[in-house]
Amino acid sequence: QKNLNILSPDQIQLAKMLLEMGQSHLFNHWSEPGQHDEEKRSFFDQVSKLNASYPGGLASYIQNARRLLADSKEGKNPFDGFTPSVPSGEVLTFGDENFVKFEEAGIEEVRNAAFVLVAGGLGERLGYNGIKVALPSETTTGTCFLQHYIECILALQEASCRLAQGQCERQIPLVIMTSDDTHARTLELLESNAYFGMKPTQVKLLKQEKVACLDDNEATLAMDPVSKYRIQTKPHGHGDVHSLLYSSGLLNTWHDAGLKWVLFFQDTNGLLFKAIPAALGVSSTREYHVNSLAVPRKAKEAIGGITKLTHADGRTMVINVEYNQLDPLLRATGYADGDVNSETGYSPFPGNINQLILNLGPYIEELTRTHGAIPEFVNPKYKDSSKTSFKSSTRLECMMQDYPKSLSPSARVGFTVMDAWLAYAPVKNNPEDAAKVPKGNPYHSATSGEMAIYRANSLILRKAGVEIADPVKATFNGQEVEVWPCVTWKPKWAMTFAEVRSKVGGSCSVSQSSTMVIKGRNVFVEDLSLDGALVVNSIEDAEVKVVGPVHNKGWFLEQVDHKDTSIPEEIRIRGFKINKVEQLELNYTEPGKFTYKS
Ligand code: UGB
Repeated sequence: QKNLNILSPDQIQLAKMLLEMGQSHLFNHWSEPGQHDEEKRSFFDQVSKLNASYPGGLASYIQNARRLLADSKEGKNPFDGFTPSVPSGEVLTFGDENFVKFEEAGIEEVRNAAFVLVAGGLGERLGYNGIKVALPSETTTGTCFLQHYIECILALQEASCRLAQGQCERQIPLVIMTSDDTHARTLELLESNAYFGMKPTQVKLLKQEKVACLDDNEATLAMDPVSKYRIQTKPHGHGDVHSLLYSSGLLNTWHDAGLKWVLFFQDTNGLLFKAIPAALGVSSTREYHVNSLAVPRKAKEAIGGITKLTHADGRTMVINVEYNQLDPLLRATGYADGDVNSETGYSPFPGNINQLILNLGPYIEELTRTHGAIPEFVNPKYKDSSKTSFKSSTRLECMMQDYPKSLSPSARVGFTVMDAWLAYAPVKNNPEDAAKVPKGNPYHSATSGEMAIYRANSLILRKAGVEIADPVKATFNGQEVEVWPCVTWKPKWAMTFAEVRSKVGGSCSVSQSSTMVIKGRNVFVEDLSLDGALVVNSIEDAEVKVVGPVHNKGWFLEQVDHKDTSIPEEIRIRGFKINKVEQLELNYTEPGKFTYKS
């Protein structure tokens, strides 16, 4: 009461709401007016932010928390009444006629798409000190994830607009969801690299806010451990992306500009864009409102499983069941062994790689109804089995892939399964944890993420007719991986299999220890026999043909130890560095037609 006259009318309203919601403890220790007034006002700035950034405000947050905490205390199964079964979706095989057809359809559509990268997570499992999008996706060229993603989007934009025969000026929008943990560093990375070639107006950063922490089952808001005038906060999860997009007004702007698709993706999957054209082709051909990308999943692998859930009352939905919930759900519903591999060597439930393609029209309709609120969950760590107190404060969380949960059963929700070697190699685990991954399961480390890029590029070239030597096995940071030739190309060289095929001709071969880097759109390799390192740089208007044998000492992977702090962190977490001994480097900086023949 005594402090009322230092507060604005809005702040008084917020204080009333907190008192009505049983949060009087937040004010118990408040000092006399005239003392700590600045801190009191900044407390209300924080409350106002927490209130504005949650659909329905803080009062809703507290109500939702009480309901979910009560359910959790009771041990209520979130899938109560639902029986899981294996769903059917579009299963694609890289390079076959069907795949090529979907890729063509995807390229046609992609100029009508917007991309949304969720990059608010700090990656605690990886333990890297920087932001994850700044990590090199591979160290042959040192291209970081964000640069790679942007160059892929620009290459898709060019390829799609070419099909529109000069009728298309579209600049595909990119939204990046950041958080307080990643925002400043993401902006700095973009600004210091001229947005990696995108127009700054093409890129929009939306920062997610954290949510209030909860001390007990009554949803008592937790005080910050260091300030008596601050509420403790923690991240709310990637599901925030929907409410942020809704409140930004961008969805309507996109719709008015004629866009049809929104593609969501995560921070460290260097393969993902190899799967995008075909997956978007599936969305447009099958007219899916929601299309999730999936890969065959090893049982118990730490990625969610796409599952069909059928309720006793007849309702069905196809939805991601998170990795920690799938096994208990299966055990509770008649699958005595839980989440186990079938005779194929994989779980029958495809793995969700959290790449979602949403049809913009129905997405806007749904968000107009929900304002982007996504079903939440709470995961308190209880002190004991009475479940009355927590080891540390908790908070509500939400996941972007839970968006379909609130859709009506008539919504067209599908999924597309791709080969894992083509579509999925995230960098999530630190070297120690990766080395402990059970044999046969993917490491999801910086080591495996980089090796997967070389393997995918090698396999794509093989499928295009290039003779690629078999890989050798090597162990880096305690992880045994296949080492393929280190092949990379800029996205503008080829974004689809048909493009790759059109750029390699005759009888080409690449030895196992070779490196090939193609940095130019119009580079053609013909009857190339590569044993060593070859780097081709060329400008857009140069048409370059590389023919014949290229032999030199090449580049080598040299072991490094992840504990050796004299080596930069982004290198040592891979367990190797590239020793560049000798290469043939071809540079074409003038327009024209050129042939290199050794
Ligand atoms: N992220 C945010 O932007 N904000 C947040 O508050 C949290 C994360 P993780 P997770 O594909 O491999 C997901 O931590 O959540 C961003 C799926 O839920 O890498 O453990 C963050 O920056 C799971 O079903 O993954 O698991 C990153 O880009 C499975 O599909 C992204 O969200 C798994 O990813 C994912 O965050 C997978």
